[in-house]
Amino acid sequence: MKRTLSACFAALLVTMSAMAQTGDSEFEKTIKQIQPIPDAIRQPAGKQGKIEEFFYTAHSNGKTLKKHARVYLPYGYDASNKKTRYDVLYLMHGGGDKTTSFLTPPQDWLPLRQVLDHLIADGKMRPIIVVTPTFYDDDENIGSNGMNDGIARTRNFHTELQHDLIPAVETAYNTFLEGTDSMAITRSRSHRAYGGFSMGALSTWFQLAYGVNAVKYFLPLSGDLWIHNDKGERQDAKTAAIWLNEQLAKSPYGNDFEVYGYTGTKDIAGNPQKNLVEALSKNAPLFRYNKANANLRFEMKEGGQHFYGHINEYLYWALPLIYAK
Ligand code: FER
Repeated sequence: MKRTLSACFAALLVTMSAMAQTGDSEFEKTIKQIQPIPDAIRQPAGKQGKIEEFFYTAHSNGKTLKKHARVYLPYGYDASNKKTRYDVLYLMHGGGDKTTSFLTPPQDWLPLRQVLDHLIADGKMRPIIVVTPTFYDDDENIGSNGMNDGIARTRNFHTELQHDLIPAVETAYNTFLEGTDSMAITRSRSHRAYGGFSMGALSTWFQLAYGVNAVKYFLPLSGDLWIHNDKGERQDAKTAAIWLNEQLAKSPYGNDFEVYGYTGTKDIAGNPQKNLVEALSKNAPLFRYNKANANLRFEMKEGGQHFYGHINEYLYWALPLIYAK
């Protein structure tokens, strides 16, 4: 992952302040440990999906942008067979990264496409379509103002998702979207998931806060929720949890969502995300954590670090929970 020094430094300061809030050991005991993935997943699967470039037009801040995303189509996907429809998972990259980061060439780290191919071929999940967009204008222009620009872009991406990307990509492929207006998007929300890594996890929390009408399943992967007061000061986990609950309470769908959070103990986001989940479990009544009808799940990998190789392992465990056959 390419990251600017200043972004790393800012994230480190955030982490240190988050660590200053000491966790509660009763809560720590509830955190499930992420197991290693089977070795076979590290080899290419026999039946492989394919990856396409998808082009669409986005309208943001009065600008019209030609954008693209990558699309993973599962093995056997047949464009002419309109009767077989697929759920769609959107996955957002981290700060300084791009549309190729999740669906990267195999030599870089455990590739997500391999995880998807195996899960589908082994019958552990039904076939789905995965879309990897960018919150930047394109893969070359990664924003003007480092971290602040990234935070603003992740906060706003839900608008582009709803107005530009979902209507474009879900009518181009065989999905459950019928029509392109907001009612059609809401009607098909249980066939849609949104997740992301690091700054992409931040965009996932914001999607939950502002766009729960469009998406039912959320996968924040190594990232917590950054909200700021009027003076631009970062707020603590409890304040973020209460804010998120307030946003959800405004939506008729604020009681119909599921969050699957994952991170690692050696991850820069490990403690911040743990603190956020703990704060949600204690201060945000719309979240049910560690209960039979839980809608907030959280697991940590011992030694897990802040990079796609581990994130893609987490998806190996998470996706079958959402897409059980
Ligand atoms: C976090 C830790 C690090 C987080 C984001 C980062 C949103 C991002 C770091 C970077 O882009 O350098 O908890 O949550």
